[in-house]
Amino acid sequence: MKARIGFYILLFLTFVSCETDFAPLVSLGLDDAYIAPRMKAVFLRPGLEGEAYQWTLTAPDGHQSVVSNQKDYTFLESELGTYHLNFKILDETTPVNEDITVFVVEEQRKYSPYISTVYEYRPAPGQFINDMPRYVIGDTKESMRRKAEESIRGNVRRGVSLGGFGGYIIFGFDHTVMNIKDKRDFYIEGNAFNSGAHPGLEVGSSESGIILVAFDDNQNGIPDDTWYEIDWYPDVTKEIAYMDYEIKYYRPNPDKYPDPGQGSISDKTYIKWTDNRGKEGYVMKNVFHNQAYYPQWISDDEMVFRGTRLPNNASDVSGNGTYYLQFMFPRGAYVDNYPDGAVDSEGNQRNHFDISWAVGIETRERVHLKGIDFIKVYTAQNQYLGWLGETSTELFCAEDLHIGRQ
Ligand SMILES: [Ca+2]
Ligand SMILES: [Ca+2]
Ligand SMILES: [Ca+2]
Repeated sequence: MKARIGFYILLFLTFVSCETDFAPLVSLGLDDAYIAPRMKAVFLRPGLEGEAYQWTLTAPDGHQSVVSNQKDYTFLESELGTYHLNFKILDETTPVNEDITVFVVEEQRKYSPYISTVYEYRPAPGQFINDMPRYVIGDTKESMRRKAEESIRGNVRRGVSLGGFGGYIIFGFDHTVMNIKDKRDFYIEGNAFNSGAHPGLEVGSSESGIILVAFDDNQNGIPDDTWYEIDWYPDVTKEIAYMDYEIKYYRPNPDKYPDPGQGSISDKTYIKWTDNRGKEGYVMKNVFHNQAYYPQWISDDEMVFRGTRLPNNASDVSGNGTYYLQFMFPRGAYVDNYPDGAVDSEGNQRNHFDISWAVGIETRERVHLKGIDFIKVYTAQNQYLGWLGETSTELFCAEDLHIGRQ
């Protein structure tokens, strides 16, 4: 501790002396030195412009590389130590050559590897909606957000249901989740399971949710930045998925007379939906779940969701709607696709995801992200399976794999 106090005093003196020595550089808008906790971005936004720019970074181990040729640079590192940055404006009239030191220090309050905040919870209609988490009269969008947060933050693992296609949740951690090279970066737990009757086959309950990620580019702490889709095998996705799928759900009339269907279906025309492919259908009601299925805190009479829709994965093995098996997507990096602990042919955990798999939602091209602040998960199938109800992604927990459990 003593050593650290000494270090800060030294730093303070450095700042004081720098202020006097380099006063004319104030218009550049950059300091000579910064202290940043690990996994927190430092936004370097020079106030001067020129023809071309160059940022060179020297890491604590001495490795030097040109890290950007843009005017602005976002410094974000996870390893502790002293980093030296050099910023050049390559311009004949106003050349700039500025050295900046960034001290990456340990965070003051130890980071949690788990979810700290739920930013938004907007499920689509479904049999577990208003129940997981539970809605009570008077609940609002904000109180339901808080209930969702209480259900999946930390190591609570109570879980939330996202309902039918498009229903989503947005959450984050108390730091930026780093994209470590050649490593998977985060884990998300769903409730998929293997069918005990079919050992060796990847079938059972599998209700895939697509993962979107974003970095807080504008540093306002809210997820209003560009989203990227986690897509492990973009070529496969292009082949099997429906891009730009849009669905609209209609609030049922509370006085609607139930229209019983086969077996356990208590209302087969319960909540109508239409999509942008000219199809329509219903989220049916079953006798196992008698509460309202349309999110009761939502005042809109219609809910619209858009995204990538995965194909149906169920097979009615009974032939009469009593026994379904869902096939897991072997090339899919989805939430609730594989059971917890499942591994692929290379021994990697199926529910561990790599930020390097991010693609542009429109372009479907890979992008490089240093880290992410926000994760959004939405149900990616529009499938109805008799007494099992609609296919809906459930989410119980998420974890940054680079922090370590406490
Ligand atoms: Ca990675
Ligand atoms: Ca933002
Ligand atoms: Ca599930």
